Amino acid sequence: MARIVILGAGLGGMPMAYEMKALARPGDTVTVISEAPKFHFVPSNPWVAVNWRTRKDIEVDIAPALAKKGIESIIQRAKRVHPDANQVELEDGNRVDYDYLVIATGPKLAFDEVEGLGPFGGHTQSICHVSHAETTKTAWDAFVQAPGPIVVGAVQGASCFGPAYEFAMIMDTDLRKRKIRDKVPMTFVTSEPYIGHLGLGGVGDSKGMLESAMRQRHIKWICNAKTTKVEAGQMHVTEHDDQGKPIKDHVLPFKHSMMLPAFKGVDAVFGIEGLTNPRGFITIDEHQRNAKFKNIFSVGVCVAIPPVEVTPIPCGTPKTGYMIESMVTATAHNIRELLDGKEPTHHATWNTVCLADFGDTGAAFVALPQIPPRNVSWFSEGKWVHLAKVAFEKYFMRKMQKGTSEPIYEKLIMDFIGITKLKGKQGP
Ligand code: FAD
Ligand code: DCQ
Repeated sequence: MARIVILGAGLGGMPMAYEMKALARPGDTVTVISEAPKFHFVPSNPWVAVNWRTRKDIEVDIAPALAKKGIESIIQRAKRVHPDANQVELEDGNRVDYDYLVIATGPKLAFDEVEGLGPFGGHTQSICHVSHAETTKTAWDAFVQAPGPIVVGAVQGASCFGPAYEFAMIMDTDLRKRKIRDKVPMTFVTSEPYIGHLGLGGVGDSKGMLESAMRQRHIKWICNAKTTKVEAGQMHVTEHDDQGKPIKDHVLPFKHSMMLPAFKGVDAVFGIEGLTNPRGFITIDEHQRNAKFKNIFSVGVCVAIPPVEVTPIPCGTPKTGYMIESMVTATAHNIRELLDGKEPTHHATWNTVCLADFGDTGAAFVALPQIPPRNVSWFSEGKWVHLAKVAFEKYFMRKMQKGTSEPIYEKLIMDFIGITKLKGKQGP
């Protein structure tokens, strides 16, 4: 009988546990190691940061939810993976043996790569973790009492651009609701070569539509931007041309700022020869499997994916929910095939389908395949997206509480039809 261990209980790890348990043989064990006792629905963090959600609304207690499905959990940080010994070393020194390991740790946030960046001793806020979003919310409460300029965006090497746009639009919506938008000059600073690149080389007319949305909301932007230093109340940004040559230095004053950092791999795996790339991301083949350690798989933000294209300022490729769920399903099937003495055959589609919230409206995009030229490259804006995202949040939270075993993405289209009906009933 096999011991299957999943490291991390986020958007990748939790569905991974449920799908793996459903596909494993009766005597196999599935164990989740998580440093946090709760699962958090990360896509709702921007809403927590403006007090549209509380932390409680977007968290699920991991151990009881998993226990209902016969999945074990160890609530402790993994200190180090020891692939040669097939063990995960925990913070308390104990070691957990595995036959198969799925690494789903998400990112380490590289705030330290820009002086003064981030909420730990720096001067910018973060929405990457729900606890950061709570701190941002406290800062927001003070900010709306004495508003001033906002700088928001993503630094060089970032890959997760969607939430930066979302947060800019959500803050704009919140300020308009409060009737103080006129007191807040907003600047969007990004390493992307153009608005709407999204680390994907653009999707449909994402450039035109996002530029238009930003103009309508009076949000100025600086692209090809390298954030060189952040001080209390001001950000130093160097703008580059499309050859990557510096063209202008900006000093941007702010009273509130949120910048997405670059990501790298977590300490528990960083620097393991053959397992990770130089940034600490897990290298995998088309079956989500590591080439050197063939009983290790990986899903989610912690996997290594090359940039879609070379850009003047480095931009990574985003790993979005739908893509992650496809990695999860492929991995569960591939491990089952190994359990049956076969070779893995399942490929994740890695297609990009995403809902981005703009507060009152939103943008949906579909990129199939991820790298252009594509068969489908579709980007659309509307009020329905905001409603669909709220519906998707509820749907996903319920699934995590109930312990779904069905591949989430397979049911998605049906649920999407349900979402459309809901929207029709309620009206935009
Ligand atoms: P995570 O959800 O971060 O989960 C990793 C888990 O592993 C965490 O719980 C962490 O505590 C745990 N862990 C890490 N190291 C250890 C260790 N050593 N020991 C034990 N546990 C450990 N994608 C979309 O498709 N749509 C969106 O709207 C969207 N919004 C986003 C908004 C934000 C603010 C961010 C940051 C990302 C967003 N994404 C979105 C992208 C992506 O879907 C999320 O980043 C998602 O959370 C990634 O899932 P994951 O499982 O890889 O990592
Ligand atoms: O897992 C998802 C996720 O969580 C990270 C999201 O963020 C909220 C998503 O947006 C998934 C799977 C999605 C995609 C949800 C798509 C819903 C249907 C959209 C249909 C678009 C038109 C064809």
